[in-house]
Amino acid sequence: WQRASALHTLRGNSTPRTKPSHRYLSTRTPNKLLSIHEEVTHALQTNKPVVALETTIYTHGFPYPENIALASHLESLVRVHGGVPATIGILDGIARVGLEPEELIRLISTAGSKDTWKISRRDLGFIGGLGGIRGQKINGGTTISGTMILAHLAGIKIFATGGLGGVHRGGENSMDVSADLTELGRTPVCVVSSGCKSFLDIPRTLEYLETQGVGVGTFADGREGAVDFPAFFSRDSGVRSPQTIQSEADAAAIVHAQFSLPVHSGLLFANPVPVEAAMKREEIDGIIATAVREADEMGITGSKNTPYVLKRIRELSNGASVTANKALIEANVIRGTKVAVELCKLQR
Ligand code: PSU
Ligand code: MN
Repeated sequence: WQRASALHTLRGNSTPRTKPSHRYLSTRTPNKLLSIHEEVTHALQTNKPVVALETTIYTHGFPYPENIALASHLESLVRVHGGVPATIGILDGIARVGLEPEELIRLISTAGSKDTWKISRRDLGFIGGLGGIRGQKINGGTTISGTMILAHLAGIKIFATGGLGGVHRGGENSMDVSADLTELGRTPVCVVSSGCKSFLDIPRTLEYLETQGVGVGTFADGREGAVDFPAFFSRDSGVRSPQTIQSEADAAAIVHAQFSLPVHSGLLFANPVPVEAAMKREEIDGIIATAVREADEMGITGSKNTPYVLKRIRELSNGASVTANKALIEANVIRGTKVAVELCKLQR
């Protein structure tokens, strides 16, 4: 039933049902490795608000089957708020911008398999070459970095997600700095997230974003004066946000200015977790410290580190982190869609 209901909610009845091969239009230059859903292409051509969504959160973040329910729910939230969702991921080596419900379920239900990769910028050539060209059956959940690249290739400007990768604690020695940060420095897409988890080094993450030329602002939600850059589960981090954003219309104006000049680097808009879903700092900090220590002791580094820490936070909090995580990502998707709607008004 979960599968059936997900299929039902994912895409409304408005889209005519034809075979998937007929539903994809090629990109500006025909490209067999990148497939953009016709609904997305049409929305972009007619100035409708499109919101990109990533898939690493499903393949390497949320547990099954909550990940399938979440994927369906986030797409519905974009639609309810007047946008068109473009969930981005890789199936059989072909990058997809806008997935059919069946495809999204196929990708998500292979989570945990060694043939389902976590895809950031460095992996795109490998999965495209080995999967798309050589025919290996490999799929990929795209991270913020991977999703930004594909969103930009499709012409999408707004991308909503949960948590950003960052400079890991001890990153000044390990050099573990998420590719999300360099991507924000080089790809003109606006990412709406709840900041980054406090297993990362938040002050160094913000320093690095400044070096990369990334505009960072936090939604004020009626708060006066300066506000903190949020720490995912909590609204405050003890670190000031470089900029404050008062409204979605202001946010859209910033995006419009940045990409009309154009400035080619990305924007990061932080949307603090809703007050009622925030977790107590003392509660979550202890759990995060344990998870990070374990990863360290077990030598779990590189791209496996973040998924491991996320899994342990979930286990150690008895699932409480999943509830908070869902609430904040929903809020980000709604916020991102509202910004996309405002942006379309400026693009007219
Ligand atoms: N942080 C979270 N949840 C996530 C991720 C990060 O709180 O799901 C995922 C995102 O896809 C992000 C990626 O882009 O992990 C970053 O991985 P890394 O730290 O290996 O760069
Ligand atoms: Mn890393």
